[in-house]
Amino acid sequence: MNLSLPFHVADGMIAGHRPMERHLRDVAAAFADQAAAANLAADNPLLYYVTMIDEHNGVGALHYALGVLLPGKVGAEYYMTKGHLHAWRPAAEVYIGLAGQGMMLLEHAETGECSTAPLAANTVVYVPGHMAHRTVNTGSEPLVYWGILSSDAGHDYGAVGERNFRQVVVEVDGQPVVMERADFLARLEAQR
Ligand code: PAN
Ligand code: ZN
Repeated sequence: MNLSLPFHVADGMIAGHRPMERHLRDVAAAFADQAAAANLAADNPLLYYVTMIDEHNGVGALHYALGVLLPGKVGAEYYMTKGHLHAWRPAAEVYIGLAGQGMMLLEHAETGECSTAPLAANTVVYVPGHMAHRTVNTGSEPLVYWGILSSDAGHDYGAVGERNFRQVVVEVDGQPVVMERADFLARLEAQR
């Protein structure tokens, strides 16, 4: 049993483990500006990769994952993860930022309450249970972070896939701004 694993913060790789990659087409449906997503579909750039260590299981055990979210935008919206709820809704998660600059979008599965939290080097974020969570890279370097959670948590992409998050993180005048999706879509429509 491997109790100690060397990892490289520079590229977010764990020795002996292959990350799972997510390219634009895997996440395209989540971006507000569907015309911008369609323009990038042919290139299908890599958005992020995650190495999940899920070999410890059973009551009390933990899973942990090293994520690397690359810098970039789809239209004005920053590169972001698909986002999910935990299948076991009460399962919380701790995110530890190692490099880069970004934030997390959180949205309560039942009440719909939204919040944001900065995630960057030297920042830790507590994601309470029942909160859908998505990571956003608002910087110009890769955003590298650990996520640590109960081995019983499980991942549920279905609800977020259908509803998406109510808020978006977009660049306005060179700055990241959190906005209601509906307001951003209205802006896009007005620009057409
Ligand atoms: C993280 C996420 C990671 C990738 O390890 O899985 O940031 O995001 P998606 O899973 O939404 O594509 C985590 O929250 N695990 O529970
Ligand atoms: Zn999670």
